[in-house]
Amino acid sequence: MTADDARFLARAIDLAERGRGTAHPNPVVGAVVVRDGEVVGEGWHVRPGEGHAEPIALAQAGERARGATVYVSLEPCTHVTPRKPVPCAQTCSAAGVARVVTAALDPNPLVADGRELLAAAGIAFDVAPHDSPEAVRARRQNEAWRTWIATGRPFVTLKCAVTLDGRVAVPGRRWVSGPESRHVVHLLRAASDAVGVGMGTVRRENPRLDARDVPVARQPRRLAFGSGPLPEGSQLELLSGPLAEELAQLAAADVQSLLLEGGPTLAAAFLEQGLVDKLLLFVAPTLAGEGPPLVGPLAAPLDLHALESRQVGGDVLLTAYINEP
Ligand code: AOF
Ligand code: ZN
Repeated sequence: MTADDARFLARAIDLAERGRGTAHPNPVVGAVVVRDGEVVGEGWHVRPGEGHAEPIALAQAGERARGATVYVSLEPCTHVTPRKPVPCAQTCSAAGVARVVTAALDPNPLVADGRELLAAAGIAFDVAPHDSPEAVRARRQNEAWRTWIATGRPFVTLKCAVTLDGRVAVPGRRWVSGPESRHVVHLLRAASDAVGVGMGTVRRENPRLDARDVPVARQPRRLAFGSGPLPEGSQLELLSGPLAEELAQLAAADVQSLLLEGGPTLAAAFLEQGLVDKLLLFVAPTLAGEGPPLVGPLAAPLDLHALESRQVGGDVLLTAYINEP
């Protein structure tokens, strides 16, 4: 991997983002065709049933694809579907491509390792080193899809707002975090396939859980986990079965991402069953002095990875993974 390889992969990853929102339930994928250091074709997967990223970029390149390198954010597919009779690996070979560089392997069980297919066609194949910035970005870009396709359950993000002393409520106040953080939460809801809370939170706050004051293509499914009844007029769906079974059913209905918004009992239940993949913690500059903790008692301490922080208004948003994609 040269610096140019990294740069063109980064471009492919950027292009993939143009399919965000429309490619679902497919992953977002971008491709760049480069000949003699010059970009001669670009493409991205717009929506299911329409072209994959590589054939679109290769069509743009035309004859210039011969001897070129294809940079693609996700490994070229090898499978055939009624709508797509030619796998992308084969399209690359037919176009006379010399080399394929990808940022992430495809965890879809339908997609076989493309290495052999490409090698048989005399195409060099490189995968970005697992911990390189491009590889990490490409996997995170499709983190929900990767978990959903590989495990048959949604990617679960636990989101909480806490005080500096780790409380999820402040006596006498309605909100823990500031308005900028609450805006980010509405963006997160709009980007999630489902949003859920526990029945404790439903009884206390009767939340709506819809995305408000942000552009929404499609409102998330709004879920309450636990035993009913729901309050009169609640628009939430009540899910009372074992969590793992409820998640499998959500996945079967194309729910790839679930945003959990508390509280401590539900958080502990999901964490104890290994069902949380990512934690988003909005930390507000307040000492509550008393109040419920972020998470109820756990059987054993839990270590997270890839901890990062960023400022959101007067709060700090901490991100960490339990299961990195
Ligand atoms: C690629 N390039 O642009 C995309 C890929 O239903 P299909 O036939 O469109 O296949 C979808 C699967 O193909 C998807 O789950 C993923 O494994 C792969 N997506 N592959 O080579 C692309 N979107
Ligand atoms: Zn493909």
